[in-house]
Amino acid sequence: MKRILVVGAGGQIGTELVPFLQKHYGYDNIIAGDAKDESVARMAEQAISVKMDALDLESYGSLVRKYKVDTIFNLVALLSATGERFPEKAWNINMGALMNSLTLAKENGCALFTPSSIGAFGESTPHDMTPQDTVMRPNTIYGVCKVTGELLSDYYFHRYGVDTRSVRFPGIISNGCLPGGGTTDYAVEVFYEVLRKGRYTCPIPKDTYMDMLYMPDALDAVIQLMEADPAKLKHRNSFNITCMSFCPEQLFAKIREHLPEAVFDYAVDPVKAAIADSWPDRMDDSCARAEWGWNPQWDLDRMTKDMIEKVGRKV
Ligand code: AKB
Repeated sequence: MKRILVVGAGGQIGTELVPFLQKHYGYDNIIAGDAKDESVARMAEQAISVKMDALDLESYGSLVRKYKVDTIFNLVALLSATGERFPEKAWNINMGALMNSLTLAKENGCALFTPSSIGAFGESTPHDMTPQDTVMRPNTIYGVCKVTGELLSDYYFHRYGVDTRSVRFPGIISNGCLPGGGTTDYAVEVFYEVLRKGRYTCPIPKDTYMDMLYMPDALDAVIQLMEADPAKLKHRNSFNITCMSFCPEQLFAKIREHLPEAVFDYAVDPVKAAIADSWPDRMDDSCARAEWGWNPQWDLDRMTKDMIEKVGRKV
């Protein structure tokens, strides 16, 4: 990777991925693209930032050529809960950005990273230690897009030799930019709410387990996978990765160890609850460990302490 375009750079992952890539590959080699004016203005303070529409093949292609891009990170997506409110829009945005990224990667010889998700799985998937290769019949439009994206990305690799790679991200917990529209968002929101107001009302049932990842591990995963020796990759799109699995009750008990006065209650959102229930409780990430050395460093204890410190400084 020498010249990288991050598409959809203003979101939760892009906000932290761009400075991380700058550290590894140099400031001048990272281009941060986003469709929203306010994101482009915010990013301009710390990166080469461009306003772009990933759904417009021609202008997206001009950027790839202008900056001589050799690697694209396509982070454009409506997340799972928003997707259920606007299914057609979710399909058009998520698949439109992916198809254009695949087309441009093919035409310009770029490597392409597009995140998949635990959302690619569904009710009929084994929920405990969900295998790398298993039943994938998601119940959400977000999941349908993710499974289609995995298949298309593998197709472009086998058919055209495009270097496509991907991980199935669990919920990502971070303190740079809030996620929006996801089912796992509660695990980030709770820190901001308890530190601001001393209480949090959770939309996910107290005993529903989902996989989670702390952002530093998510960033390491992206670079490790993209730098991995292709000869060692038996899979490409996409790898299970996880570093913790918990339910709201367990996270809140951990937060209470630091903030004993915090109050938690529940107002379950039926859409989010159904989505969370259809996803794995805990994935098996042994293929990622074996094929490219995935080795997460953060657990629930350390993550909670770090989030309370970092979010505490912001609120
Ligand atoms: C969501 O909740 O929709 C995302 C995801 C797990 O892909 N955070």
